[in-house]
Amino acid sequence: MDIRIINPNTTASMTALIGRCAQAAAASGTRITAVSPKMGPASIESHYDEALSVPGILEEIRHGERDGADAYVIACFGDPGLYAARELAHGPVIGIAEAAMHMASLIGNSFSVVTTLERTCGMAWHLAERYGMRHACRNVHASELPVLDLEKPGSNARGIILEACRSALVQDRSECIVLGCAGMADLCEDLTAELGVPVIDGVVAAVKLVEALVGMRLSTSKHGDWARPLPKPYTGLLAPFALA
Ligand code: 2AL
Repeated sequence: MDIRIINPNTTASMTALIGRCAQAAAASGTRITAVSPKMGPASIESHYDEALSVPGILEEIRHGERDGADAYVIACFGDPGLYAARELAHGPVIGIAEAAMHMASLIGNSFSVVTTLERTCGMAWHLAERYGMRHACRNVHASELPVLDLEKPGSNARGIILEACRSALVQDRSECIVLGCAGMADLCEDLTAELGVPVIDGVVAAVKLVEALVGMRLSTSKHGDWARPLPKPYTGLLAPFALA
């Protein structure tokens, strides 16, 4: 099974980290290819970043379709371009926020999201609403670590995220932690051991969900909302995005 993981930001070291964490959790027959778009923001921390990441993500979906990928993971906690990607792809496409929230809801009545900057908390709430997880999501907590600082030596990312998780569990009386950034994937095991509650990283959650879907020969329904987009001309910089 070929799973393509798209890191919607263009930071190659983060794409490599996501790929390593995904491969470590994947089944023996699963081949993970982690890619990032060739155009777009270095990190995604606003609606603006998110909107401008989408053309690059869709280009990667088209490459995956050309290469015969079986399924896709969109590895950014805002799930940018998820529904458009589903319209283009034959196989399943899962976003890490939807994967993590759904997985969390299966093992606890409530979860807390621990994310990067305060300004991204609203985006996580929008997703909780969209996925019907409003009741289970007790709160969304900012660590105030910018995405790229997660990988910066000396940023104490692990310690800061650990403290944010501890404080979230006390404040929210929640039962699990959902990590609110793909760049936190490598912290998951360690945080689980330290905190004593389930910690869900969306990258691994999404890999395991697409493996299950492909294993069941299930794919995105093309009878309705996620049918292939209609052919039409696109102009300017977006001309190459016109579909036949
Ligand atoms: C993210 C993420 O997962 N990748 C990225 O660039 N930004 N999410 C976030 N909440 O900051």
